[in-house]
Amino acid sequence: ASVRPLVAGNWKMNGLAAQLAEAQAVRDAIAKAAPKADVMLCPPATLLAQMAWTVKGSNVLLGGQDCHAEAAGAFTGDISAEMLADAGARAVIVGHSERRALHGELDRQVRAKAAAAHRAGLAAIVCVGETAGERAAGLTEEVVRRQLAGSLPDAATAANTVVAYEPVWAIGTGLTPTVADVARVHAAIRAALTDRFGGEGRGMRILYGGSVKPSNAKELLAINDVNGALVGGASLKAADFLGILAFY
Ligand code: G2H
Repeated sequence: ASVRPLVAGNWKMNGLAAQLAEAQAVRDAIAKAAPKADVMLCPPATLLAQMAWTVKGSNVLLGGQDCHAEAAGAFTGDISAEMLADAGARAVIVGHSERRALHGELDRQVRAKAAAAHRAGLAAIVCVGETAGERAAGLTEEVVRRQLAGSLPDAATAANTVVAYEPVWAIGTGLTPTVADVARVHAAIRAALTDRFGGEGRGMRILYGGSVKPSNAKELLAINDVNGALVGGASLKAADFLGILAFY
């Protein structure tokens, strides 16, 4: 079955209003080039509503970078999935390794956030990935399987759930796993998804993330069961992001 790929840019904590020009450039370029992939930008929440105007009527989708599990309430500083949807998002990243490592997020919290995304009508982009130590100990697949089991809600479907495999040691470091490593882990993820969700699991997109850039996009995106990319640093400049998208 062919799965429509997704290339999502995760701006992380980067971007003031001037950065909207990059979103504009992406919008204009894909209107011309019409890539055979869904294209998404995940700006900081402060830019989401403005960016929704920037990409209005285009094929650029928007996503948030995190959400609270509750819809509303006394949670100072937090943002709900409903608020992201209201501001124009169609998806939200949950369980990014930076949230797991720097905010102590556990699988069960990530699962609650993914369920909140679904409740709000958003797709959840659920991140998993092993640390350097886990990798050295040969635990990569075991860790990824455990994170998937704990982080995905039972009601996940191909339409509302995307998995992003991001080896923690490859994030922002310029290091990437070998093609064979990525192929092996993505195959293991596909098997786990199909085991648990059947046909829905076969249709879920599995993105690779971690130092994806124009120079390595071709070999990474061509791998079996790599259905797109979650791009960090290289999504901040439209030229780099478009260079990755050029694969499709
Ligand atoms: C991994 C990725 C995007 P980068 O975190 O989520 O970032 O491409 O900068 O490694």
